[in-house]
Amino acid sequence: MKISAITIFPEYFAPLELSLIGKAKESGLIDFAILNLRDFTDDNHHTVDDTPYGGGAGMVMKAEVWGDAIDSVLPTSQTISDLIILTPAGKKFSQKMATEFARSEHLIFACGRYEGIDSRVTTFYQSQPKVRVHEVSIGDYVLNGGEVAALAITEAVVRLIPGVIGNPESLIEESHNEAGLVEYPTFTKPPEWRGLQVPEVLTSGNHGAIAKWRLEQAEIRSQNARGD
Ligand code: JCH
Repeated sequence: MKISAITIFPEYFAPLELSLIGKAKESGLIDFAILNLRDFTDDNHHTVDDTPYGGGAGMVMKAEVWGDAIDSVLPTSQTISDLIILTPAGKKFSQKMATEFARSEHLIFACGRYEGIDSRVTTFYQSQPKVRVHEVSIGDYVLNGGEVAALAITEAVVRLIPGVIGNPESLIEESHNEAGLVEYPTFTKPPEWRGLQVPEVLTSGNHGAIAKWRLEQAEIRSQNARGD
């Protein structure tokens, strides 16, 4: 898989060198390209933003600059690219979306700043046969730009790529429940810590009873989440 990210803050993507994602890169399973949007400007000031039509506070990122940057990462082959435009108004990112993106040949993260990107960028790439456009949010809170959202999505996607994760058993276990989430409480040694005991069933060695207990706990947790 190729992952391209376009941003005015390429330094935000330094953590990609770390840990699991860094190993996926070294193994050749994933190829990252982090592009500086300002490299696609043609004025002396490397301008990426302008005032909004219709007035209002803040600045909007220019369509011409974004168009040139995105075009530069689109393959000339028949490859389909998934263009992920981060926005607080996008579809909420989920484990289901992570599994969908994990099957992509090419992810492109468009990381805006200010008040976001000129809407015609979305409209234009929606008309391109080799591009699937996704407007995505990572949750109902406002960030200053798309970079942190792109990192979160990258981590959720990369760990699903076969051969990337260190412990494939944990992925198989996750895939057994519908949401793809670990939903039961977890414990490790010591068996007592600050007066708190590990539930006896987990040290019993009775695998049937353990599976039943974990299912019950997951049910209790999902009931609690609904109550929130
Ligand atoms: C972003 C912004 C519009 C603030 C600029 C680009 C994603 N889940 C999530 N929260 N926030 C984002 C996100 C993604 C990309 C950009 N901003 C700042 C944009 C606003 O209101 C119209 C407010 C925020």
